[in-house]
Amino acid sequence: MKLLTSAVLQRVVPAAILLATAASANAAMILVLDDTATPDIDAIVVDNVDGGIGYSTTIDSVAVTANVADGNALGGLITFDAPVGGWIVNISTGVSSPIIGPSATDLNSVNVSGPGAGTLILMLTDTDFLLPLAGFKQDIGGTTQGELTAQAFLDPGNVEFGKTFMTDLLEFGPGPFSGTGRGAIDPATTGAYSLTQIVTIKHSGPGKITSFDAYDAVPEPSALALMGLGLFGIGYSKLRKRS
Ligand SMILES: [Ca+2]
Ligand SMILES: [Ca+2]
Repeated sequence: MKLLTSAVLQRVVPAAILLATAASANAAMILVLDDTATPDIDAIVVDNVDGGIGYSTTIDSVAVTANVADGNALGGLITFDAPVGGWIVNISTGVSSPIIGPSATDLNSVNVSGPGAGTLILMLTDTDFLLPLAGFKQDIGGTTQGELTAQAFLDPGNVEFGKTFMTDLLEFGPGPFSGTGRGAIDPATTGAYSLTQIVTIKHSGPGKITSFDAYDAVPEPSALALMGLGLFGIGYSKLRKRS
């Protein structure tokens, strides 16, 4: 029992310290597009209400600065429409609180490869979500003429692009696709957290297109309560049938 308590404390205390340091410095929705064939991360877009061009953050411990203006003045919405490396068409949106929620983000994109086709990584992160945690999920659907993988992450340190907990990695080949990845979290987790989605597209040549919509959410307590009631109802009806 003593061992268990100390193990829980070891997890909770660093998270609390991270939260205290991260809450003031990092609190932005950020959309990232990166052609892996070009040096560095190509496009980093911060929601205009969160700082816009010049905003600094870290992605996988690498310091980066927002270098593309948010195309939409609404808070909670980022739009992007520009070439990225060898990808000639990239029309992408990130949607988050206060537009949708209370604890959800949506990453939507149409991408066409040019002569430099290869691998394109899209990431969307946002912080300061507060809904009680009991797990999270990523729903995705779309069409691709290449290959696509998708995964969502939740970080109880509330750090942008934090990857403490993750959903299943979803993998799709050419054609229409849809799926849901689910992620578990440590039940001891409390306080503000960040949500991040990462989608990777691979095309084998120019003129190929992929489009997708990925929705990452922590279920609302009311939905969880209904699920609980549903399970209770099933158990109750089984009991009634037995008696
Ligand atoms: Ca690059
Ligand atoms: Ca905006």
